[in-house]
Amino acid sequence: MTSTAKVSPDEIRTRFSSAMSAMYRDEVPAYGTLMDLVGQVNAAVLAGDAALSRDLAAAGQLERISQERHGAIRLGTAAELATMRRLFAVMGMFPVGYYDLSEAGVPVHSTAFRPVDEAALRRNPFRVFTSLLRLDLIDDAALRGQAAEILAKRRIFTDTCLALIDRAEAESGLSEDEADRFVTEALETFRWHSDALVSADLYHRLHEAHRLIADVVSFRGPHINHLTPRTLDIDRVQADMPAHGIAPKAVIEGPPRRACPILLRQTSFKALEETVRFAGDAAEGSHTARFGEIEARGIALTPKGRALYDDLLDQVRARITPAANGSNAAEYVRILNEVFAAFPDDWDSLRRQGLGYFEWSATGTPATGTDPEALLAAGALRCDPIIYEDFLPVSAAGIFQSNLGDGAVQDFSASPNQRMFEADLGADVLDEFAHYAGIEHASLSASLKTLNEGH
Ligand code: OOG
Ligand code: NI
Repeated sequence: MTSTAKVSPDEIRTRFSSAMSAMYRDEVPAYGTLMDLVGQVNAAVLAGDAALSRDLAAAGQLERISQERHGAIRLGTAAELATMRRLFAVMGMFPVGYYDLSEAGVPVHSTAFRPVDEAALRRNPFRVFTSLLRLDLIDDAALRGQAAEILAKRRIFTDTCLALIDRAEAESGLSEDEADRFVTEALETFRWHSDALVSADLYHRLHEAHRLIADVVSFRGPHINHLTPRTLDIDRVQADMPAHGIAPKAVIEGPPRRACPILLRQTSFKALEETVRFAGDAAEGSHTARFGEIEARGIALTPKGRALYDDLLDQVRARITPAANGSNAAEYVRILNEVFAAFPDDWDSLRRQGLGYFEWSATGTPATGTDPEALLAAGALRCDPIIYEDFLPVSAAGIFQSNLGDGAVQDFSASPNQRMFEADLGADVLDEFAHYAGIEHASLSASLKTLNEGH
């Protein structure tokens, strides 16, 4: 029996995300500018906040602070989605959550492939927001048929990539050489191709139906459409973008700036116009799809906390819709802050009211008992916020729209179809709420056990 040592999925994911980053910086130079800006702002924040530097260093997060946290792709068929699931599994990334974007006027539904357990997240939290085009939401039957036919014919994975996925499944992993080869081959699927599969005429008809359909159907593969590093001060990066020659979207998606950050805040620069050569056409055209984004994460909310968040966001959106050109951005931020004043902004309230998920640990101070609040007050237990590792459908729709133009807002009948998505995926998605609740529960039981057995 040959026993070649296997490379860990975490390591393959790390190699893959850094290879993707290098490729993307090369393909989209403005993204390199954004990365530099994020690096500068993160350094400035850390220089002014010794406690934060210490905490990040203790958690082993300092070196990676400005590296990518996520990217996004859009797929065309069920078969592509099912194979993508197998490809990501090689890198320790599994489907978490179901997002129905039709509700927000974008004809896709999505999941996020990401590392799930805490050790893997700490090693490298890279995830890919993955959408599947819903041709079923397109009215024009002839166009729908044409799009389906084109998608059925394209091959987005290299033969070697497919063979290595088979091998990783059969052998429970990849050797050193195989892992490197896999990263190189998998990267091909995410590469930009400026030569379109379709004629200029068909591109324009697809574009007419929805810009996103043109983006998915016209090309040879699901080009990575953005990468997203973490920033320690998203408001500052947003404000500084113009001075660095990149145009930010009008407003930051998600909750307002708070003392106790919740969920996810994200913003992006607008997609660039790129040259495209259409099939059978000497003339060149252009396509806008690819951009850069930044994110800042806070505590994961319980269903109760999330319902409050959704309700407050609805109230905001009932009063003001952020205009793509930024004309009412200041007013939007004012209303967002005003409405979100109703969301408690200290850790104790968030915990006591059951709005957020926390991880418990024993401090080493001896005590017995089973009441977490009493043990916390006695200093025998501590609890830290569990960071939200997933996405937000309204925010995601805002990101899609800012990069597809206001024309992208269309009325689709909201039709979540998680069952169909999971059938296409070939697996169920993990329920993110159940997952966070599980982490909280396990940490509390283990801490109580430690405390009460310590005597
Ligand atoms: C995905 C948009 C969603 C996010 O950060 O919410 C996303 C896309 O544009 O394909 O990445
Ligand atoms: Ni994103």
